[in-house]
Amino acid sequence: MFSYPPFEEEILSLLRNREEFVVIGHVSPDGDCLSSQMAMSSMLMKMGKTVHMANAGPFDRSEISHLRSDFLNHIDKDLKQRDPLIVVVDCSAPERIGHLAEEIEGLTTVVFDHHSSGVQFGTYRYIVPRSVSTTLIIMQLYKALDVEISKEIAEHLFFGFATDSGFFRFINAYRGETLRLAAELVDLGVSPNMMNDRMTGGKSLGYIKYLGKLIDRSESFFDGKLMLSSSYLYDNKQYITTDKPSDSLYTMLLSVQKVEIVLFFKELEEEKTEVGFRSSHQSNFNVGALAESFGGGGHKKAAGTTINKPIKEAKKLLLEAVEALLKA
Ligand SMILES: [Mn+2]
Repeated sequence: MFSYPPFEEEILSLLRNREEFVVIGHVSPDGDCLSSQMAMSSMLMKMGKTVHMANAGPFDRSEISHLRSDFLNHIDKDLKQRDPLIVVVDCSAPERIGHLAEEIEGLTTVVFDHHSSGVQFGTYRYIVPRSVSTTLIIMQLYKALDVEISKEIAEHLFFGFATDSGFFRFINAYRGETLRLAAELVDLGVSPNMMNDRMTGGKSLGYIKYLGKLIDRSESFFDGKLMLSSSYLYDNKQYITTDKPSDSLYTMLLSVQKVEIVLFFKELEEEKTEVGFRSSHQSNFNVGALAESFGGGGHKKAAGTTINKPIKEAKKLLLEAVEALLKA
């Protein structure tokens, strides 16, 4: 049975003894990232610390835009001079924190993460790839530091877990500890029913129509092994495209017969394309490694990157790379 490894004493004493902290997450923050940042900050504040949260954003998705003001966009000189301890959560590579990577250079950094790919960084690291979410790692930290988990914090911890587990759908056999941790959070007052509403509800009609368009545009390659869809700049005129259709889109495309890999290309600028990667449960295809070879990162079954090339070229490069890997 899996259990979380103990935290290094150096990490615990840094958290206990430092006074000022900056908690940082990855660019284009998702549910696990933001919940991890908030749960980590709450924990440090309960320990009497001064805490700032920072994230390079963007915060333009409607479900997170209200959080923008809670996060610093930059670590300014004054703050840096006070030598805060940097805590990075849910982030596998320094590039993933965007322009903040430069701004924290020289500061002591502790990384808490569950991604298996990426370049190791930070002064201290606690990385558990088997953890379904980073929030479940932070839950262990609450226990190790003996900080009470309130209902509100339990909701953050559950939300990150719900996001990264696809609301329990991506949990494999013999991972009962994950459900036991979730059960603890439910006993602390979390309603999975309400969390599901928070995660999946509240969408605009424009978003649903955008999702429909993306499904309509989907294409199949390599004897059905790969499906992809594309979002273009001109979609911004007709649809609400700041809300990520990814999770629903991936679920739909992965449900097609024979599909092993799903790619989603989003044209961000004329020469900048965001690419999302998923692979099916049955597939051995490692999309995390593929994303990494294009400067991104993630997990074996879910990953992402941004390529500084026009969408058409990005697609061509990825199709070639997948073809080569399928032949290998
Ligand atoms: Mn995560």
